[in-house]
Amino acid sequence: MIAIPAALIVLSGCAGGPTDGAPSTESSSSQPGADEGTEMAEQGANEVITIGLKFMPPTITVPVGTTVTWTNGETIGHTVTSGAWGDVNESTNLRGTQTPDGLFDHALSGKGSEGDSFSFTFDEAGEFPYYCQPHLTMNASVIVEG
Ligand SMILES: [Cu+2]
Repeated sequence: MIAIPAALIVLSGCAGGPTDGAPSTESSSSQPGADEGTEMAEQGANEVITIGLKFMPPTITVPVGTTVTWTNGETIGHTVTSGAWGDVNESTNLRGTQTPDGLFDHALSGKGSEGDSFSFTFDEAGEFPYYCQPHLTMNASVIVEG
């Protein structure tokens, strides 16, 4: 029981699922590690990862004032560029247009290298579409609720 590594508890917290081991949750609640796990779970709701030439999840809904963080999950570069991307072709899944609006535009470097994540704080309610400039399959939105 004592041999359960702390990393295992942190990992289960990152997965977002409920902790199956009730005894370990109880025993860790009095330790600083429990707070870290909670914090990571909350951040997970505001995180987008680029994987397989997509933003995942493609749509997230957050309250006003939320900082959203994008992380590159693969080794090729992407951009996180705010702006409308118009209609997506149903057969090819490619967008037809892209119109940067200048709110944010960041080039994500490859996974594991400096600059592979980007954060932006949404201070106004609304729907904020964004896309990756070179990849026409990467179209997503942040919905900010006031
Ligand atoms: Cu891309």
